[in-house]
Amino acid sequence: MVRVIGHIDLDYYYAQVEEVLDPSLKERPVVVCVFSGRTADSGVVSTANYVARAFGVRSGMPIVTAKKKLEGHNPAVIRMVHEKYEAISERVMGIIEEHADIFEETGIDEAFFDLTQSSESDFAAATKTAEAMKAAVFEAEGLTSSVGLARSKAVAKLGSDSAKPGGLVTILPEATQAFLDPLPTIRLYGVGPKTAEALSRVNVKTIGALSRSDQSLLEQLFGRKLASYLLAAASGNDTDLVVPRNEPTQFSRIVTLKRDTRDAQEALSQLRQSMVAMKEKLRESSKSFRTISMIGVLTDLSTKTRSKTFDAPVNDADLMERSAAVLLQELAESVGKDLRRVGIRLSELSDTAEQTSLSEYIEHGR
Ligand code: TTP
Ligand code: CA
Ligand code: CA
Repeated sequence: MVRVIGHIDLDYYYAQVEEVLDPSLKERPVVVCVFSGRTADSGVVSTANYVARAFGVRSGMPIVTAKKKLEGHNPAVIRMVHEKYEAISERVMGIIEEHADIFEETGIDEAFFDLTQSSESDFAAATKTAEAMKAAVFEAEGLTSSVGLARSKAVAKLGSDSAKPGGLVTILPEATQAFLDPLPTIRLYGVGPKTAEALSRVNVKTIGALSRSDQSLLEQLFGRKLASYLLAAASGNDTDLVVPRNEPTQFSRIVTLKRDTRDAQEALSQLRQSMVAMKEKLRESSKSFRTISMIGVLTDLSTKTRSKTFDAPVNDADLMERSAAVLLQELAESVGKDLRRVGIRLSELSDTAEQTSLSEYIEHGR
């Protein structure tokens, strides 16, 4: 049975949310920024609307550079507030899920979905469902999205890319190779700059050329596993399934102290094991967190919490430990009673791969 796989991605997501919240922004360049706090304008562009992109503004660009490009064009420079985009994302994902047989969230503004069963492998029927999905997202939240439909994940993703902004592209099974052939290899899901560079050195520049290249040559360059994925994906035959994800929403640990105490140092020393476990979880899951909380259960069994939320997701174990120590100190001082149990919680988890550039920038940047 031919699979029918979809990929949906919201257009200029954070900036579009800002437009929805304030429609007067629509005609203006909108730049959503992560301010590092070092100087007034230090930090990077998170994303920008298409009006700003027309002036060359891009994700990851220093805020100063973006402002220069937009001088005299009345830009709206807005601080990134993750909660806003997170809450809307959850509702959007709910709508996508309702329209899908199987649903896999892969980021704050994108998801894969499988329509094989409900469409009985009929791409015309699946296209109607995908249109209904897009329309429902727009109706409920006022957000435009781009959708690709194809026989595999890699091709569906390329479809949504090529549908941007606001379109829907259906790549029929028989049209797959013709669609893929002219595209540069870097566009293929799983091909980064290094892989593209290595391919270019052996004169493989397009996905079509990749699909026709020699397996043993690819194996020499990239090893067996990546080589066979690349060959399959380049002809639209990648076999990864759409898999529902039940993502953890937080990591937490709580311990009972050996004796009741209001000494934060003493309490902290008994959290050492838990701290190691947290570090391990962050590393294994490739997750970042935005909020860290310290929890104290007092001798009267009431619970008190102190939290800190960062501007951007962090994945730094040392920063976690330092913040935990400060928060626990504050907690112990503010309650003025003995602690019986103490805990740590990391929440607002996100995938590190998508975010490291921003948090690294904030830690080490300008
Ligand atoms: P993307 O889907 O990559 O980009 P986008 O939605 O802004 O634009 P497009 O229309 O091209 O899809 O990223 C989703 C959100 O993730 C984006 O709105 C903001 C955030 N983001 C960052 O904070 N930093 C980055 O470097 C990137 C690429 C995205
Ligand atoms: Ca997007
Ligand atoms: Ca995206």
